[in-house]
Amino acid sequence: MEITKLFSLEGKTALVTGAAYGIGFGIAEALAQAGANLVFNCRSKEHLEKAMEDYEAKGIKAKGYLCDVTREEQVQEMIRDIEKQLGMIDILVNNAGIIKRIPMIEMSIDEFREVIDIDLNASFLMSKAVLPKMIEKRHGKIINICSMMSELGRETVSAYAAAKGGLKMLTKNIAAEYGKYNIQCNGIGPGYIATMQTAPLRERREDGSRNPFDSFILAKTPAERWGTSQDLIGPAVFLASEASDFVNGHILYVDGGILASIGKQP
Ligand code: NAP
Ligand code: GCO
Repeated sequence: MEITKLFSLEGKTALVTGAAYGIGFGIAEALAQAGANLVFNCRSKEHLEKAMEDYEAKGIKAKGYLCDVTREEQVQEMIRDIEKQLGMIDILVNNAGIIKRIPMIEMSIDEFREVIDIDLNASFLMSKAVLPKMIEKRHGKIINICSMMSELGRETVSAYAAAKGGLKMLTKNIAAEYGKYNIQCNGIGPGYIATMQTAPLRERREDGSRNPFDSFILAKTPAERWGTSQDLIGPAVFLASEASDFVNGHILYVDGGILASIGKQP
């Protein structure tokens, strides 16, 4: 096959959850540039309207939905509408996610549940909603945005690590259960990426000095830099395209090497 066709998403419909900004926006933009018809969702009307303008400014005709991915009825209504208007969803990127940085013994069960609901249960709901058409058509791509915390823990992120660890195993299980229908389910595990979600970890101190966590990550990362959503777009297009048809249940870590290293000696 001609190599560029292998990575083409022409004629495919891609749905990226939580893609009003951040990593989701970067991945969604790349999938559209690779030829996909782009659909995205978020919870906020304000974020949706701003995102539609941002996509249009990049020459992308995106279709946006207000949908809270933790609400099964909203998910099912969104998927039904997309399938009615655009046909099947060929590519689903489960990107929507939150983090709460609270010491576990200070975290309420409601706070724990909210993170699990968005970062893990929502990917179950979204995947369950798109799989029937993928099974019927005998093809589909599901990409779950995991994390380094799918592999490692750290203080204050117990709910997030539990969710992302579960998302890694949900990814493997969808691959195991539906691979026979030519459906590939893989994960992308970003390292530390500069977005709104990690902004508190990079904020300069009052005296203008680097945040200690910022210095910690730079010392731990062989690439000696924070990633950006642009570092994730190649892996996303690869996992969304025919180029990865024999890759299934894999978590592709895009982390500047941080998971490979114990960190620099002092
Ligand atoms: P972000 O800037 O906070 O963006 C999160 C997105 O998710 C927003 O568009 C938000 O939109 C949406 N969202 C949150 N809850 C939602 C819900 N219930 N329903 C629908 N949309 C929802 O975060 P990010 O850094 O881009 O992270 C995106 C994904 O990458 C997350 O899964 C995160 O865990 C993962 N990740 C991030 C990093 C990193 O270093 N940044 C590293 C590894 C993995 P609304 O609030 O408007 O709904
Ligand atoms: C944190 C960060 C991380 C990143 C990412 C790393 O507080 O440790 O937010 O969790 O978001 O998940 O892969």
